[in-house]
Amino acid sequence: MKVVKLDDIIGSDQHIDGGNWESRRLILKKDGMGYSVHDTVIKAGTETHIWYKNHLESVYCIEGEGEVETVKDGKIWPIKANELYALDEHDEHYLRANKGVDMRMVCVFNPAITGREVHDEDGAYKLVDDE
Ligand code: 9YT
Repeated sequence: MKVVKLDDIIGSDQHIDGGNWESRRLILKKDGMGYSVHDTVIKAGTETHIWYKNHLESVYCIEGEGEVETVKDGKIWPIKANELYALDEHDEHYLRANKGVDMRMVCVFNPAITGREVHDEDGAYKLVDDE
């Protein structure tokens, strides 16, 4: 088994600055678990367009408050600490963090992120196929 410490990930090549967010990628495809696990900070007062066409993602909010707007129906889903949203239909959405306090999210991706992905123009991660 292994133990992964956030302190060791911070500042490493598994710490990605996405502009509106910072993702500390704890478990990646290389770890062979079949999913990836990220500790992501969504900066207060930001809006990010996201559309993971190639991945399913569960997002568990452990700090802060904000909302998700699903594009297909304009529905607003308020999200605060201790609440999880699951993008079970590859939902195109806007993620907004309220002003004043960052949101901290534990994100799980299936299939696993390799660690190299950045959002493309659609807010998606391309599938990195290194097999
Ligand atoms: C909640 C969300 O998807 N934020 C974007 C960053 C992503 N979680 C990542 O790359 O870790």
